[in-house]
Amino acid sequence: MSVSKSKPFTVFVEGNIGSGKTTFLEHFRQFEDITLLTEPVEEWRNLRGWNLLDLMYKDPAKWAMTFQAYVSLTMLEMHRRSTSTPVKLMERSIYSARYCFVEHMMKAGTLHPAQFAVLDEWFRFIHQQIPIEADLIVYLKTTPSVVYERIKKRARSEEQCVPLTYIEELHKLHEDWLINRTHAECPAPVLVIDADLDLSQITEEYRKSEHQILRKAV
Ligand code: DGT
Repeated sequence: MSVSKSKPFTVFVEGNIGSGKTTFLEHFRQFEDITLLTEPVEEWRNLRGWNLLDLMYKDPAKWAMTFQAYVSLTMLEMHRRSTSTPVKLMERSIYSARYCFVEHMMKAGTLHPAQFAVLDEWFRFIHQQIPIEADLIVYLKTTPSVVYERIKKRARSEEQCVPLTYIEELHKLHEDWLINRTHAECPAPVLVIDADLDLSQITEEYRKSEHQILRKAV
């Protein structure tokens, strides 16, 4: 793992499952001087042949801890990856892993309090001891029923069992973290984007964020 020496303007793209984070990142592929780091979902689906994402969804009580431990590692690797460009755009962060997903697992009782304590101690250590650049958070805000339909439509095999209630709860956790600020600190200013719009209209919405994201590159 190489350690970044330069300090790019670092943006986290956050939002519920199916909110269009990958599409948002793809929009910025047209620009030079920007590094795009998409979420390592494929690594979660194939760690030495094991599909941790699938194991987690099929038997959360058994696999949630293992899955989140690996998510933390892959996210940390992305945070620490060096870039030669002045802007770095990342899909999600160790913060959403902790404040949305681990928080949900703790509240739902999927994680034993002792397992939660271990994950939380790891998070605190990383947060306090390892430099994690964060200059802006783009929050792709959606309505749960809208993303629920998208998730069903894209039919990712592991997500077939995901109920609307789970999407609603994750929505609330994103809102608590990024808008209401009731749960925890937020590492950077938040830019909210209406991500309910469908693909034909969303480009215009994405454009509104270009100035803030590219300002360091232009
Ligand atoms: P997009 O482009 O907005 O449609 O993004 P997605 O839905 O491809 O990406 P994301 O991060 O919202 O979710 C990918 C899958 O991984 C989804 O089934 C939820 C799951 N996931 C992501 N991060 C975590 C995590 O920290 N913990 C848990 N339990 N699941 C996670």
